[in-house]
Amino acid sequence: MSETESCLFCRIVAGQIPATVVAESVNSLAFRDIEPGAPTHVLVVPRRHVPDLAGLAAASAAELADAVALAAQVADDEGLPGYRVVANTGEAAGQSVFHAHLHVLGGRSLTWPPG
Ligand code: DGP
Repeated sequence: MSETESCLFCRIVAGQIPATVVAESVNSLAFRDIEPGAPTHVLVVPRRHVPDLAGLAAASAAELADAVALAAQVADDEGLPGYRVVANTGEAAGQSVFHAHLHVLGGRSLTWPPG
């Protein structure tokens, strides 16, 4: 099985696994997190398979910018007065899906530093 065939987010991008899609662009897809940690918790993923955000930056600065712009669009669409964009990178930081993604979190008070 190829890397993309076994990748959960590649399969969501391909429409093989259902997800609640809230926005999309040519290069990125935004869908609701299955385990929301806030009233708004959306994942923005590049359509391209790369393991993490640094991998996306190395592959394509334009696609990285596209993902960030889609995250901002989601926050605007959701009417969030403020929001947080998080990219857990590496198992030690809590990354569990090794396809780059941005968490867009909002709709409640967000404390700092995060846990
Ligand atoms: P991270 O732990 O930073 O790699 O984030 C992965 C997120 O993916 C986590 O918050 C839960 C979410 N997730 C895992 N499986 C699924 C799924 O099948 N569908 C959706 N929509 N989200 C998922």
